Amino acid sequence: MNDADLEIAMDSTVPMSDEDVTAFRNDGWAVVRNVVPREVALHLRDQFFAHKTAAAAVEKERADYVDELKVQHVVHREVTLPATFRAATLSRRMASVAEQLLGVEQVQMFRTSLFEKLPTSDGGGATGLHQDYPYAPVDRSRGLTIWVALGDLPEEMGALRFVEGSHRFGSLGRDEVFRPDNDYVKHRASNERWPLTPPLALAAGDATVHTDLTVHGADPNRSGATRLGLANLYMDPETLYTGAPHPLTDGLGLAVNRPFDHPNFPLLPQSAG
Ligand SMILES: O=C(O)CCC(=O)C(=O)O
Repeated sequence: MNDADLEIAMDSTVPMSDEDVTAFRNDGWAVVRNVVPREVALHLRDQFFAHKTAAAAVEKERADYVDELKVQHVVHREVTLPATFRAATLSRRMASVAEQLLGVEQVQMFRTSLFEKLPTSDGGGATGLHQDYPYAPVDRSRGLTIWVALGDLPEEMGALRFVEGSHRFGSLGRDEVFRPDNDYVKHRASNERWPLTPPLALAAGDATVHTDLTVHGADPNRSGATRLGLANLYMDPETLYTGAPHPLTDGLGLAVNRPFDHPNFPLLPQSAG
């Protein structure tokens, strides 16, 4: 597959039924199969590994994680990823899923991250339970993440798991990464015995989608290979910037209480367009 083929493959829509949309809004998460055609997902995976070998500069984010939690994953932001990724993340296919689930005519990209989870044999660990909302400088909970499996992920590889219905719990604050001494999410999860959705097997290109308030985490990767999840956080373009510090917005000159008007936060093509 070349980049032109990728663009053609992603220039289509993913139809969802009213039942699918209602279930997502009730549960706060969903599995959506074949969001990215298999050959595209495998091409992105190959590109990532080729680029990673060629370019030694791999960004290791969250330097302020407490040390024992750095094993959760390595986060690669879009600026460090091959350009091909952009064609996929800003495609009509991705837009169509986000639009239908958010109930808007157009969505805006907030961020793309590639989560690389090493096997436990190479020191990888679990991803602790958290919500995405408490980290973003946004004035409302109108975002969702489409997390795409880049490669076949059997259950033991540690795809995301969710606390169903937890998008109704409100914002629970920063998790153990920043508050190892006082993690409210962990405290509530253990006191209230929150059940997690069962471990999932995903084929390359399948995705899970979760709202920005849905509590989620991932088991350690107990396979022998690296697990890659391409996580794209899209938002309702009506969302306003609060001015709270954030690595992706600091220094961009965004106006507080205004929409995210900057090329780093592009509007996606309308899938119906
Ligand atoms: O892939 C992971 O382990 C974490 C991903 C995550 O937390 C997210 O996409 O919101």
